[in-house]
Amino acid sequence: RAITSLEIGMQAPERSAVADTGKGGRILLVDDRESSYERLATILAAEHTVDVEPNPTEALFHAAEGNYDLLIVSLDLNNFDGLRLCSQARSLERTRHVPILAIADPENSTRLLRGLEIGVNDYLLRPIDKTELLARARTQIRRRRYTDHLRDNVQNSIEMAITDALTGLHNRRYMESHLATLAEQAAARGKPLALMILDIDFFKSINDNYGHDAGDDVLREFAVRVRKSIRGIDLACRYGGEEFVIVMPETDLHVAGMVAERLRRSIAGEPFAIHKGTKRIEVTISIGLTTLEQKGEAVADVLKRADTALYRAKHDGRNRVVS
Ligand code: GH3
Ligand code: MG
Ligand code: MG
Ligand code: MG
Repeated sequence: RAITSLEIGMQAPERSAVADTGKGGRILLVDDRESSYERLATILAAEHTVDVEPNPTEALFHAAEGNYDLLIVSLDLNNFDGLRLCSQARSLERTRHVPILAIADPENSTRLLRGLEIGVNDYLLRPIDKTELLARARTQIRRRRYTDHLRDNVQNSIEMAITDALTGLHNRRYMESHLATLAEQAAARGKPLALMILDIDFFKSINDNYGHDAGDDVLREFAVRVRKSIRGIDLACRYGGEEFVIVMPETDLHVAGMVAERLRRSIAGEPFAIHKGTKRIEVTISIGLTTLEQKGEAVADVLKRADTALYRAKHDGRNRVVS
């Protein structure tokens, strides 16, 4: 055998991956030839948990349910098409990242090449060498764990970059980067867009009277109530210390006014728990509300108008909505 393996997408392992032996994986072996799968499963069971599934459709279903680190697929099944499984596994979101190790008879090389084209990660030719099978399985499982780990890290850093750590709402940067897009979409579709700035009244005195931690409790609970009052397509962010912005696509001034009023009441109507629930304090907010007025209006002007309305709400006595 001139070429014994082809590894696709193999990354240089990091320190954490080197420490990973690649053992203890969960493997789904797709094979319908008893003499074949009994031997393979016995070999693999020395280092991993192995399930055998003769039917590729069932196998895809199990793989999509998660928890397999590796699919080992025979390309010379008696009754089914293993290649189809490989291509389906590659196109489904839930199985896209599960590595596939193909097994084929040498005379099935055409199918094997097809398999490599559609994303099989590695292969073994029959007769299968025990040590080689274990080594290749470990390599794929290690790689899988490593890329999962990388993906989690990327996901986490993206989330951290756009999220306010205290309240879990979006941060100002995220809002500012999306507001212009939302405004353009609204203008292009001829739909209204509402924007409100919410500011907690006399928040400084909450800090002064009850401590900074109590102030933080109020901010967190405030965010919980905001989330309950808005729809999935609305964008809520912490704009500054105790100042928040909510952007509501496809919402006119009348409806936004009702949402704002409901939110104002949900804050003023139910005291906030502080000091680990041992004390409750009254909190109110003021809201400045506006809508996108014309096509191409600068979002800075929309924000400014909402801020002017907020200023009036404060000036007129707080705990109110002004548009
Ligand atoms: P007004 O009704 O006019 O809005 O009065 P205010 O006291 O709410 O407004 P002011 O802007 O004077 O005070 C805001 C305070 O919010 C000052 C700042 O120390 C506090 N603050 C900002 N960020 C945080 C935070 O993350 N946690 C806590 N506890 N306080 C914060
Ligand atoms: Mg203020
Ligand atoms: Mg305030
Ligand atoms: Mg403020």
